[in-house]
Amino acid sequence: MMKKALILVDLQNDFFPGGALAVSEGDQILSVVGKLLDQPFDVIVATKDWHPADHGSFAVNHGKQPGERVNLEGLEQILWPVHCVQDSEGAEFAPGWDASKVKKIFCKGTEKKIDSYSTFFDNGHRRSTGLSDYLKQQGVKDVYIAGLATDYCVKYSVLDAVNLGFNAYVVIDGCRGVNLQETDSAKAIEAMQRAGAHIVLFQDLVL
Ligand code: VGL
Ligand code: ZN
Repeated sequence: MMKKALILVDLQNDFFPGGALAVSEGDQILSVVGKLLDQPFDVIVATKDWHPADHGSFAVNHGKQPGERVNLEGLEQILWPVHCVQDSEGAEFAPGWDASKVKKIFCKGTEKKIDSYSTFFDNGHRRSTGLSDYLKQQGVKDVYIAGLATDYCVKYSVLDAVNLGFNAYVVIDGCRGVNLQETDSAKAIEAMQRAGAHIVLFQDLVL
């Protein structure tokens, strides 16, 4: 059986308006998230950005400003404000959607020395989160992805999903981007499409 999974990416307080790494209009995805949760998906999972306080992606841990870059164990790392610290309020799921429908939560970015934008692997593709095996064991072939942020965690999750052999559908009205540069989300959408992902609006989904 070809099963369908919904993957909700990083719907956490810190990425919503008022949060530490707020994505502009992030709250506007919630109506789409609500409609997605009413669809007959076989599996619904969610991810959490889940950093230790001493995480290497936090500017303050390098005495630098957000937006600056460092080399973190051989990988270029953009530095961010402190966000999604394990067990903090900012790392909790945002209100406004029914998180009780989530069957399993996958945490990422838990290791101090490496960041993890993708829901499947860290940024060095060194360690897997277990999500791919979890989905494949259940016969999932199609993954539908929505959440924050289009130009980071959504983008890298979608690229990995395609490379892992899933059919990936990005529900684009259910996503918003950080846009450090104003074209970052548009470029991310192009990159996902070029890789073979389907960019769709909720209203065009056939489920
Ligand atoms: C994210 C930047 C840093 C994301 C997470 O969820 O897109 N972006 N950590
Ligand atoms: Zn993060």
